[in-house]
Amino acid sequence: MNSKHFLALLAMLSCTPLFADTVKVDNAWARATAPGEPVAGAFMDLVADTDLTLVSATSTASKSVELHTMAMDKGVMIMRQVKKISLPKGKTVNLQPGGLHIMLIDLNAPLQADQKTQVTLTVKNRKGKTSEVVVEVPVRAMTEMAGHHH
Ligand SMILES: [Cu+2]
Repeated sequence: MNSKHFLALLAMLSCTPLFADTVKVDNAWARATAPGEPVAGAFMDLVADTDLTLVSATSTASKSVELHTMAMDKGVMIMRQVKKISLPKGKTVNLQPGGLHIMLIDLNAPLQADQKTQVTLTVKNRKGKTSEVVVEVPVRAMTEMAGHHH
């Protein structure tokens, strides 16, 4: 390889991002469940380093995972599934009780306080490239039970 080719190769490599699109995750937690309860909410604060969209998630704790939002409808809190959650660059997106959240569905076992579970987020960048973000999620008991309507 002559030096001209080598420089061309270097230029090509430097156009490729060296790091995957990343999301900083803070305050992750999931709600402890009683035996027999099939679902649990998981919550966290997300800050993306570039414009990303959260498109799906999986968990070691449950058979499936959905993205949900909560809203008041005629005085009742209802949950609705959403296809995606936008994560604009540098902006904190709060997944929290009463708002956007991650729903673990068909739990393999009840989530017990002080355990940890794992949620893997799939995010897509503006070019449509997906990457995965693995999040350690501590389980916490919730003193006040929020109504859960599915
Ligand atoms: Cu939900």
